[in-house]
Formats: sequence, structure tokens, C-alpha cells
Amino acid sequence: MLELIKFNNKGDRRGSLTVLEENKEVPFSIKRVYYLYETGTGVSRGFHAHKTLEQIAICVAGSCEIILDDGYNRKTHYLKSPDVGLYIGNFVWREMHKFSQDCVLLVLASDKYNEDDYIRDYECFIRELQNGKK
Ligand code: T46
Repeated sequence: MLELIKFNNKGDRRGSLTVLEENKEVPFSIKRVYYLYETGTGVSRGFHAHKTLEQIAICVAGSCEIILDDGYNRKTHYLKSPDVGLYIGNFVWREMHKFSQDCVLLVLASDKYNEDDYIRDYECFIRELQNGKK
């Protein structure tokens, strides 16, 4: 499973510069961008999967932990670098924890916001996987 993607750093002695283009560094067309910031200490987010949406999450400042669960394996990723993206495919349960105070988590998404694409109940997620909905 494609998960962590290391992006090129085109920086020079002036500093760092990372470029992301759709269907290149980002393996889909980007339809939406959002970012999470000023997350309270001890707050956890996520706890859902998407039926079709693909996303890449990048910690452009600070750090956080993202747990991915495909129904068979559960893996914890520590994001702390602006040149690393975490690919989150469809039918992957995600949980976000341990946001640092300065964390800015940028997310590139393959589609516009659609609440009907969310599976917000873990038992439903497993049931849909078992029913071959993926
Ligand atoms: C995801 C993780 C990584 C919108 O109206 N438009 C949007 O594009 C988004 C992303 C959210 N919202 C609304 C829906 C809720 O009323 O903003 C509120 C908070 O969203 P949610 O509770 O889903 O936030 P997270 O941090 O749990 O999840 C978000 C994304 O929703 C989700 O797709 O994969 O970040």
C-alpha cells in the first residue's frame, strides 16, 4: 500500500521549497485543499473512512500522529516534515492524534466535500469492506 511519499526539496541556500503538482507528485487531480491548525492539546480527530475520496496529508508545520487502518492492518505514522506526504486512499479508517501546538496539517483531496462519502462508524466500515463495497 502506497502510504508515505517523500517530496523533492528544490531549496537552495536561501531555504527550502517543495512543489506538488496534480497527477505528478500527487497521484490524483486536486479538487480541494483544507488545513487543520490550532488543534487543542489532547484533541483527536478523524475516526472515519471515505468511500471514494483519496487524500494526501502533509504536516507543513509542527507534528501529529495519523493512524491508518484498512480493516486488516493498523499502522501509526508520525508526520513532522513538510516534505513528506501521507497518502490516504478510499476505504481506509483514519484517526489523528498528538497534534503539536504549532501543527498545520495540510490536506489535498481528490474531490469536493461530500458528507455522503464518509463512513463515520467503525462497525459499518468493516461491514462495508466485508460486503465488498470497496
Ligand atoms: C479527513 C481528515 C484528515 C466541510 O464543510 N468541508 C470540508 O472540506 C471539510 C474537510 C470539513 N467540513 C466540515 C464538516 C464538519 O462539520 O467541517 C467540520 C469538521 O470536519 P470533520 O469533523 O470531518 O474533520 P476531521 O478533522 O475529523 O476530518 C477531516 C476531513 O473531514 C476528512 O475528510 O480525512 O480531516
